[in-house]
Amino acid sequence: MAIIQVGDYMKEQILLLEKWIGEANHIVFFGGAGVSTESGIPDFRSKDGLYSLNYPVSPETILSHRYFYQNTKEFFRFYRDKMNSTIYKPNSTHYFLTKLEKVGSLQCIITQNIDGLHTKAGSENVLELHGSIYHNHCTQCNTFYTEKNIFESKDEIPTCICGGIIKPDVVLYGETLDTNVWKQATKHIQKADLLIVGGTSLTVYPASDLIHYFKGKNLVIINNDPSNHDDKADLVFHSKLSDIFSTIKISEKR
Ligand code: CNA
Repeated sequence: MAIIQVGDYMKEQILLLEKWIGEANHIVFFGGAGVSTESGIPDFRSKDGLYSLNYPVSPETILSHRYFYQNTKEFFRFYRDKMNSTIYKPNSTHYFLTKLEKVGSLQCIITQNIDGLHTKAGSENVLELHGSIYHNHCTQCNTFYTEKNIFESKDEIPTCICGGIIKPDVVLYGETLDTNVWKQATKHIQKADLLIVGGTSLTVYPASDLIHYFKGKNLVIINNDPSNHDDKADLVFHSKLSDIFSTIKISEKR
């Protein structure tokens, strides 16, 4: 296993990754909040991330199932203030992955992000493990609402015409993941011969467990900070995603 710091033998290792991308038949990208930091959306655990903010209650507590139902007004105050990613645009990493899918190399993006930026960039096969801010439902009658009903509503608590609370379809701490999305994600990872993991600390369970389903040839981790699973990877870059992907040439799959 080679751990690459910015500058060290980078070129050679990037060429190796480029070769693996060219040879692979089933590439899966598994990402997290670090994919969107270059769009301006803070992650959780970087030094400027949301967890570094001085809140009386931790973001992890606020973004929990229990807090949503017990402190609904405070939940929405935080959610509207910190989780509104409708104003952000995809960055070069999102577009790189879209291109990789278009040429037939990338089969699937599995993301822990809820910001919808992969879809905005034009990617089609995107599995959102933790849901999306763009989908919201009434907790009583299950009517669908858009993000506008949450972020543009003047009500402190967005409410359905039936009187129920509208809840974002994002997986809060203490909630389970959608079984169907999870099944598809594990299936893709089991089929993959190249798994690229990027922009995730791999600390949020059960998403972090996905990596154990990989039985393919090459596992690559690209992350600013060391992750919990660096020792399992065939190639590790401790650098920005854009620094790596901007130098990789994508060729049409024959
Ligand atoms: P995390 O625990 O905050 O880890 C992010 C990781 O990305 C860190 O280890 C950073 O070092 C790394 N990183 C940051 N920027 C870059 C970059 N440009 N290039 C390479 N690496 C970078 O976030 P995880 O995704 O691991 O944790 C999962 C949580 C975060 C999920 O529940 C998400 O819903 C949640 N989240 C999502 C968003 C979003 O949708 N954009 C934003 C903030 C948090």
